[in-house]
Amino acid sequence: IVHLSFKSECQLVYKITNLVCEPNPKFVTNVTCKLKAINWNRSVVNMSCFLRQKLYPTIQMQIFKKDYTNQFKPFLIDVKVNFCDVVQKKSYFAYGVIFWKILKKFAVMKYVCPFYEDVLIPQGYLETELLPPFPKGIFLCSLTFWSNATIPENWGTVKISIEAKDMVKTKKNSRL
Ligand SMILES: *[C@@H]1O[C@H](CO)[C@@H](O)[C@H](O)[C@H]1NC(C)=O
Ligand SMILES: *[C@@H]1O[C@H](CO)[C@@H](O)[C@H](O)[C@H]1NC(C)=O
Ligand SMILES: *[C@@H]1O[C@H](CO)[C@@H](O)[C@H](O)[C@H]1NC(C)=O
Ligand SMILES: CC(=O)N[C@H]1CO[C@H](CO)[C@@H](O)[C@@H]1O
Repeated sequence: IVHLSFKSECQLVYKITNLVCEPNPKFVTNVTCKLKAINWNRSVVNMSCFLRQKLYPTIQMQIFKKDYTNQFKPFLIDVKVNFCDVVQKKSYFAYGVIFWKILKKFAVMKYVCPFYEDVLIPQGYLETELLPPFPKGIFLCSLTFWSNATIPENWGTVKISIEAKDMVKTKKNSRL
């Protein structure tokens, strides 16, 4: 008699479930903003845009978590980051450093600080190792980009829906 038992090993994965880009056409053109599902624990973003002026971004990062009434409520993070200070290691602000690690890994950019012209993220995703451990659930991450002009200008917002869940690997063990 062959007895099959399934052993599961759980590991947290962050799957991007939706992507919305709201660029300000005054500064950002030729926008691609697409999400492609690869498998049940991963989907990849395909983003690109053209920055018409030089940008030293201040990024407002906000995270919301869907609660039991199905509404998004602010979750821990609502911060503004001077991103070039992070890139140039003048600041080690944790959320800025995390975003820079992700961007550095997946983006193709000719100019960094100031950011300028083409920015491409042909195949990006969220690696568990690059992110802090979140509770399981549905999150919305909103990134709004501001210029460092005397009166900051809004360059646009990217909204990323994320599901934090267990990746279950099933292993087949056969015994006699
Ligand atoms: C934007 O896209 C249009 C149409 O694809 C193209 O003709 C143009 O060269 C692009 N502009 C930039 C700055 O990439
Ligand atoms: C991303 O989208 C662009 C524009 O639709 C397309 O030309 C390109 O092949 C896509 N890249 C990947 C890696 O799927
Ligand atoms: C924006 O930041 C750059 C680099 O730090 C600086 O050279 C420039 O003067 C700043 N612009 C304003 C309006 O403060
Ligand atoms: C992020 C991650 O761990 N992805 C895994 C998702 O599941 C496939 C199999 O369906 C694995 O190959 C990936 O490594």
